[in-house]
Amino acid sequence: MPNSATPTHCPYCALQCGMNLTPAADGTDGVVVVSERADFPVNRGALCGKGRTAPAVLSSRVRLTSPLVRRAGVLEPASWDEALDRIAEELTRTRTEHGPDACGVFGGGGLTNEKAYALGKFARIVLGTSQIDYNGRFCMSSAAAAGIKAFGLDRGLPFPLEDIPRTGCVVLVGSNLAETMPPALRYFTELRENGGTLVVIDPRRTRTAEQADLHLAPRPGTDLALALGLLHLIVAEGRTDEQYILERTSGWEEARAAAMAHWPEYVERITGVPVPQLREAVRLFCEPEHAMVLTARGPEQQSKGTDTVGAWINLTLATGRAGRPLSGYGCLTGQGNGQGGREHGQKADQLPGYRKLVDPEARRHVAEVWGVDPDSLPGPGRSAYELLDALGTDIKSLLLMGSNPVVSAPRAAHIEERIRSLDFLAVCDVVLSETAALADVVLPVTQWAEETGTTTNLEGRVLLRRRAITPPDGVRSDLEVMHELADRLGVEKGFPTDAEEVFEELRRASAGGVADYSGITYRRLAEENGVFWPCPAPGGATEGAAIEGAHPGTPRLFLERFATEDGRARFVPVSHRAAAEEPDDEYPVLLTTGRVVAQYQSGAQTRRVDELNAAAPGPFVELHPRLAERLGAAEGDPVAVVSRRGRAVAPARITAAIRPDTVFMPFHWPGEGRANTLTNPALDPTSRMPEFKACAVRVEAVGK
Ligand SMILES: Nc1nc2c(c(=O)[nH]1)N[C@H]1C(S)=C(S)[C@@H](COP(=O)(O)OP(=O)(O)OC[C@H]3O[C@@H](n4cnc5c(=O)[nH]c(N)nc54)[C@H](O)[C@@H]3O)O[C@H]1N2
Ligand SMILES: Nc1nc2c(c(=O)[nH]1)N[C@H]1C(S)=C(S)[C@@H](COP(=O)(O)OP(=O)(O)OC[C@H]3O[C@@H](n4cnc5c(=O)[nH]c(N)nc54)[C@H](O)[C@@H]3O)O[C@H]1N2
Ligand code: SF4
Ligand SMILES: [Mo]
Repeated sequence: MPNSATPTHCPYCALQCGMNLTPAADGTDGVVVVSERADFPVNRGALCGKGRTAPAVLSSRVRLTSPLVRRAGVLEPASWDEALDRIAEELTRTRTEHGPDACGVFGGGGLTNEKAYALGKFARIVLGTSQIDYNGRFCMSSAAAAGIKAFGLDRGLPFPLEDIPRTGCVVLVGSNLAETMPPALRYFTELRENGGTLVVIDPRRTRTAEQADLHLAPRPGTDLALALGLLHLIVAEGRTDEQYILERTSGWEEARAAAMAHWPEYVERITGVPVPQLREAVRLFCEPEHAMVLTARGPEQQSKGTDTVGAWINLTLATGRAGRPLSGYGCLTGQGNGQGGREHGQKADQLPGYRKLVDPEARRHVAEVWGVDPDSLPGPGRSAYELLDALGTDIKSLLLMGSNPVVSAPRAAHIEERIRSLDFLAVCDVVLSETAALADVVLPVTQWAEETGTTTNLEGRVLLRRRAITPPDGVRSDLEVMHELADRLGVEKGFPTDAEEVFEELRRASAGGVADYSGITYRRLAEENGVFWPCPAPGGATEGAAIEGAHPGTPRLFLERFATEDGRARFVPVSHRAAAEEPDDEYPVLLTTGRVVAQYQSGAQTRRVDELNAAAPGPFVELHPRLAERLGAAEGDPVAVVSRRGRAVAPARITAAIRPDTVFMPFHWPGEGRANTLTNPALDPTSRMPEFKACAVRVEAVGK
């Protein structure tokens, strides 16, 4: 590998910041210099601390460099052949003894498009199992479901981030992007410099809320009522866009009637947000010509997340904001490939190109690309939580790639127990995560900087992540793992190890689908610095299609019509309902959970970086001074948070920035302070998203 700078992208979040990587001149193990890559428009060189320090995880001091096999109860180094043979044997045994659906596969939204595509194909044609899903189910599935209902298509943002500074108002619902996507904050600062306004809706006065012109702090789990109350006021104040409603939407009467049942005073009682603040939000949102609503995990990770996002979309439809320039609804997707990872088949009900597994035409098309009989493709499987909950009972063996559910799944102690009860667990990871530590076989894989692949960022922009350094001896890529396993399980062709070769097949498999990548090639991605889907190939996906005459890609969706059959956006009539678990005498406080700037997800990667650990060393319980006083807890004192699922202990962090009826815990740590010991796996009926953002707890002082 040359010692020159390679332009590539961050391994972590959905912003997919551009960066340059240069290996150390002397080739020192894992030492890579990160430098500014100003040509990539999304972050223009800016990086957060996680991106800047990401190379630390490349070091063999913290990562795995040998396969591990459990012998007499202990994980020990083994050869690749032994490890792969063992996995193939165990999966075969499970299939023979219990049938193909006893083999489960669990993927991740951090996997590249190529890996996600290959994993979905591996499950369906090598294992023949319907039991595959992935951690994106825990992430943006409610927004995806609501987007499909309303617009006929789910792409997180239907416009590029560069539109934000030029709109008039952004309502940011349950996003703490100052901590979760720091370089994106610039777009909102520019919005305000240009005279636009920012409304933030969050039960906590976060770093993001501090930037807002107006901050509404509802009780967790009440965003649906809040959105309905705002729509009620919009109607009452005559601020709807009747012409637009008539021409571009359907279903208004029912949605309007539902909203009119949500009086502002009633909404104030449910949400705790005073009516004058509701009116002020309506004024800020409706007065400018253009406005946007953006949601993130706050309103989405609820057992009514789909309806909640639907209610926020209704607001943009009633005021004529969706599918118009500089206006609209968008979801801020979270993981590095949270967008692409949900399009190409690692989801339980899905085939590549965002096709549906139950659609006979989709099955025919994809089966043809895969060279198999459409009837041999299994049907839809279980959603992520339901799959994890079935481990050890219906599902006997699991192949896990790109997730750490021991830390990140709801009701984690139960899920950990389910994982322990498996006959066989194989994990591909770069580090020995808490979940990998329970495996029978662990395969050490290459990472972002060591391999080429594509990701699709939160804007729907498909990007080329280039290999910048040589991986250490002993590791192999996820694609090589699938190739080797397929081979051992009797499928010799169809699992190439070269990412571009996989992408070429993905292009064909996605051609004609919703997420059509057929006009995108590696060459285009390199030359154009990213291409927005849908990007169909004019004459179908021919190998390495020429750039000339190519489809330009689609940065902005819905400007002429929505992706529904009649081209109209659909209002969804929704009504408020309570969280699955409301406070009572025994559990009088609401727990909500989320992130801090210096740790990423289950922390498997970022907890191995000294600088990040120094900034965010461990879990904590954020609570209001009044609650702390009642407990007699001082700053830093350990407090116990107890829910119907279990008990977690972490130091108190006392702040008036949170509602007195609510406590907050970040979920990045295992052990005693694991937030997910407490969370409620109540699922949204449509998206099957668990309720990470609201459950009833009791808070106790410890050791006094
Ligand atoms: N530093 C860091 N950055 C990340 C990640 C990370 O782990 N660490 N993960 C990435 C991923 S995968 C994702 S999905 C994104 C997530 O990005 P965000 O959605 O911004 O992250 P969260 O902290 O989960 O939740 C956002 C806010 O929702 C608020 N909230 C809690 N309950 C409610 C509620 O009921 N209603 C409303 N309106 N708000 C509520 C919380 O107080 C929190 O401030 O971040 C991405 N970026
Ligand atoms: N309480 C609570 N829980 C939550 C949330 C919340 O807000 N509150 N948020 C949920 C959300 S939005 C998400 S996205 C999930 C995320 O939670 P997880 O699914 O646990 O996500 P990560 O910690 O990113 O786990 C990714 C794992 O894959 C490994 N890895 C990284 N790159 C690769 C690769 O290329 N190949 C392979 N094989 N492995 C790789 C990493 O080392 C890590 O062990 O957590 C969910 N859990
Ligand atoms: S904001 Fe996200 S993509 Fe950008 S450097 Fe930080 S973690 Fe990486
Ligand atoms: Mo996420």
